Amino acid sequence: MNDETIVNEDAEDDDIILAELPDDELVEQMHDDLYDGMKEEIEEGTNILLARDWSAEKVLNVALVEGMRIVGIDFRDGILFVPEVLLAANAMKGGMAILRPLLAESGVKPIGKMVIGTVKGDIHDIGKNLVGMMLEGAGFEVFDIGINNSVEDFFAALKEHEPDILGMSALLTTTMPYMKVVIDELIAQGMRDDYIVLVGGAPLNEEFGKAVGADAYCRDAAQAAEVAPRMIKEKREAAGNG
Ligand code: B1M
Repeated sequence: MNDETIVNEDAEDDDIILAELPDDELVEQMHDDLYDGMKEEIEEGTNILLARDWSAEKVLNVALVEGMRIVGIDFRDGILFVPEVLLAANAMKGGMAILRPLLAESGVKPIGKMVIGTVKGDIHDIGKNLVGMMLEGAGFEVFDIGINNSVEDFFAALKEHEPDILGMSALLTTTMPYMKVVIDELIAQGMRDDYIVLVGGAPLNEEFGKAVGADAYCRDAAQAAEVAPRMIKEKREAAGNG
């Protein structure tokens, strides 16, 4: 490929006017833009789809989460590396920031409180952020304590916020066992029954959730938003004050 071709290709890219693309091509372009870490374009595409009456949830799943899935495949296969994936994550967060208030605007009075964080040694936060956003949308007050949380961090947050639910996220096979460390400490301190413990993250499954002693494993944010209110209701009913 000579220099002239590169210049021409760049010029072609510059010529794409997102607002003029039909939905399917726009979504495809957003997947490419997410892959290339182009935050402004992702923000623009997100706004265009919303203006075309797409629901926030549809934009999230079809344009953003699916784009990140593609990034994940090439990261796994050694085609993309950490710096590129960081840019993609940053672009994704640009789109999520626009969707956040829309997902949260349920108008329902808080039905419960949740503390959520990514466990020690793990800095992945996109999925956790999504869960927090969806739970806010489901009417929860969410206290997000960020990434790389030790047992002490989780306990400090539980003490401060007195939530109904503790949510833990892990994206690495090396960090997911830490969930058990936190739950074991809850048991050791006689506090296990004070909280509903939900766990999630790409490498987990139902069996793992049971093995570490969580109340439920949530496959994705939508499931978390369905499981959390149900479990709170069940717990309150069992206590005779539902
Ligand atoms: Co990382 N990374 N990464 N990474 N990264 C994965 C997880 C990996 C699967 C990529 C791969 O190889 N295919 C792989 C893990 C392999 C393994 O453990 N078996 C991996 C690796 C190896 C690493 C590093 C070790 C790479 C390195 O340094 N060599 C390193 C680790 C750093 C660390 O944590 N200590 C690393 C770093 C990074 C970045 C910093 C570059 C970046 C994170 C940026 C950020 O989060 N701010 C990154 C990213 C982006 C990914 C992938 C590509 C995408 C993750 C993501 O955001 N997905 C990921 C590949 C993949 O998962 N396909 C990968 C989108 C998100 C919406 O989905 O997070 O699954 P997810 O969340 C879902 C559900 O899982 C669930 O709901 C969410 C929404 O529906 N869920 C919950 C999640 N948490 C929940 C909590 C709940 C309930 C549901 O609580 C109630």
